Amino acid sequence: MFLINLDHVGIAVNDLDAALEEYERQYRIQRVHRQVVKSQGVEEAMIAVGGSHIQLLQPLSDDSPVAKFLAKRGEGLHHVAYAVPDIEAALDHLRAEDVELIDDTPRIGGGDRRIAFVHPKALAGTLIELVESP
Ligand code: CMX
Ligand code: CO
Repeated sequence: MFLINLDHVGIAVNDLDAALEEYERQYRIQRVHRQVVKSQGVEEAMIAVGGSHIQLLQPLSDDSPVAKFLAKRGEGLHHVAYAVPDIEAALDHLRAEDVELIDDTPRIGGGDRRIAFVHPKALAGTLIELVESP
């Protein structure tokens, strides 16, 4: 188990278009990839920042995890995503360490990559996403 990169930082927003406009105005961002990820209940925009990304997340429906987060806490930092070389091995390792997982098996996320979430109560109140990056 090792973390090879900070893949992205996820930020929950109410209005993706408005948030992207502000990122463009304030930080002159250029490379943006937008995608609807139905399995996660979000429309997301990936903004390239050096070797990593900012992921802006707008919920697709009121019962999605990001909608619940926005209702409870408002816009803000939602999760940190680390790249791992082998996601099954990473999940096996975390299970062996009794870390509470949200996903027992990987799901398909944006960019068709395999992802899995670790519960925020496992470590410092931070929702962690593992992304397989072989
Ligand atoms: N970061 C930190 N803590 C969070 C959190 C987050 N993003 N979301 C919820 N919590 C906390 C809540 O504050 C709450 O804490 P308290 O018990 O102290 O009040 C606790 O977790 C339970 O919160 P909840 O509102 O009852 O939310 P749920 O248990 O229904 O869901 C979670 C929380 C993390 C299990 C759920 O959001 C989830 O399954 N997330 C994984 C999937 C996901 O987030 N997808 C969107 C991103 C997609 C992508 O990156 O591609
Ligand atoms: Co993410």
